[in-house]
Amino acid sequence: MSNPIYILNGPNLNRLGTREPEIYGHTTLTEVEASCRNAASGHPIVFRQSNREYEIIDWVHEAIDQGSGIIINPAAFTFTSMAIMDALKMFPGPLIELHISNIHKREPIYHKSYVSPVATAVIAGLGTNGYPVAVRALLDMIDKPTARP
Ligand code: CA2
Repeated sequence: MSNPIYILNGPNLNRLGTREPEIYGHTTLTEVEASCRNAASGHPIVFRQSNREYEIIDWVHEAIDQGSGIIINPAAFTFTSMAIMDALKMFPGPLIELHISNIHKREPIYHKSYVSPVATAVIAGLGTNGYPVAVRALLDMIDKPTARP
């Protein structure tokens, strides 16, 4: 069995689909997880969400030990957490930073990500459809590690 890909979600994303549908849509995080499993076609996935920074850091460490790739939507921690950035820096495999909204089209406080400089790729603005897109892209990078710039 191949090593799982880790899909990690930051604070408040457990409430996805319940407010600000004009920005984030109506899809819930449970539905997002199902779309990721569907896109992975049997590749094992660890899908988690936390409102606690330390928990996300512990899961990144877990992925360092046993994951083949990471997709992370750090939510508000994107703009605040050097600790998550430091943990992600240690991950040796492909890493995709994902945002449902296009953070660059929003207010300036959403423009400076701590995660982007350590990510392999960034996806933003595709709505929740960005998750299955990211899963396919990540699996492609895992299958063909040299194809990545
Ligand atoms: O667009 C994204 O995916 C974000 O990472 C979402 C974060 C925001 O701080 C980032 O700038 C961009 C906010 C997540 C809030 O969670 C929600 C809860 C309920 C409904 C919608 C979003």
